[in-house]
Amino acid sequence: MHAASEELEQVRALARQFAESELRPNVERWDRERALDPAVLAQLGELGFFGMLASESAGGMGFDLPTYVAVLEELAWGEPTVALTVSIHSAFVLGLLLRHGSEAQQARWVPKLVAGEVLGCFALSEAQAGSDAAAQETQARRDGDGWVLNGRKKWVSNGRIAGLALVTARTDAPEARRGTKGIGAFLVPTDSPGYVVGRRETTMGLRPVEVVELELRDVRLDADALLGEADAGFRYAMEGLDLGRLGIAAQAVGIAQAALDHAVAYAGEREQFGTKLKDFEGIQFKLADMATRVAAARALVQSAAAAPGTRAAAMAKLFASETAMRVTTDAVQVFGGYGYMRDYPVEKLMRDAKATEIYEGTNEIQRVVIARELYR
Ligand code: COS
Repeated sequence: MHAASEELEQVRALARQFAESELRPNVERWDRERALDPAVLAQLGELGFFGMLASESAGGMGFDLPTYVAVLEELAWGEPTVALTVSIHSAFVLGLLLRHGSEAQQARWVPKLVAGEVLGCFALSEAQAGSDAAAQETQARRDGDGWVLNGRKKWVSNGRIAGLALVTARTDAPEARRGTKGIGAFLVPTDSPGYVVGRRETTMGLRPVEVVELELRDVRLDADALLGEADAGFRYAMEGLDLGRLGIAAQAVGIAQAALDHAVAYAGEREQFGTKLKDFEGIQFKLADMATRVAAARALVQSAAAAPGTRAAAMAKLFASETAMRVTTDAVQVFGGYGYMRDYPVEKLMRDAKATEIYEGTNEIQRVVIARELYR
């Protein structure tokens, strides 16, 4: 085996071990209680999972992207919201900070983010703008050397427990309603006065993660809060999404693999009409298709990680999320009446899978992105 792939497989095995011993036993309870144990986030920090993308000299793991997505896949196999939390933190906060942050910004935040002492969240979406990210209305007004932010953000995962939020806001004239140029990205400590966490959403799946509305009420920030250029926030958000979508694609593969494993185990034990389910051709064909789809999705995600880009990430997210939806739905079918019950693990995975077709750009948006790229 090539040395790089050998290392990837070793790291993958460690992540699987962690998922198996620390995540899997709690999945049903976390779904019911709508919260992860805080200790799990601390463990993730200790193991270095919050610093996968930072170099070793910056205290991180220095993983390449194929290794990073393999870890996310395994974490998602254990509990999808753990992979989501790590992905958002890595792609939108740590990743963009490493790429566009000043030396001072990196010195202030990177060590804490890498250690998991500070969790990152991302606030781009707004109720009215929805998929049209350029139509956001949150305002960033200059105030001496610094800035004052006002507005409302929606669907912010981990907006309450995060210590640092990357918030996008209009830096152009207040009357500008749409435009990709007049948007900035700001590093907002969540203990800033005026950072107000609003309503928690009640979600179909991914229930352990807290998704909130955010209000920015005269949030005063010093000049150092602006990431990079004041008019480049939209581009940074899109760059973050290129990596974020790869993470969601990996999460989707993990969800699909988990559903496949449950279906294989169940069909190997359950008897109907005096025969194991696995010996019925109808079930065999279903399991074979599920396994093939999962393998294809994993291969696409790995190839997108090996040669990253906007189109590759969109394709990986599109294909892997549809795979997750299909495979989890099939797994519920293999379980029959039991599959529909909360006593068995597959209906939860079906609820979790649906999110991957929607967030970080709906699959309709992914298709728009892919089609546009075909003409570039
Ligand atoms: N990387 C770097 N730059 C990018 C980029 C990317 N992936 N995608 C777009 N840009 C740049 C473009 O190059 C363009 O720059 P120039 O004006 O200098 O040429 C600028 O950003 C505007 O791009 P575009 O014209 O494509 O903007 P649109 O308003 O048409 O964007 C989409 C449309 C659909 C791509 C965008 O609104 C989008 O991705 N929406 C979904 C948002 C989303 O995923 N939300 C989920 C919530 S986040 S958790």
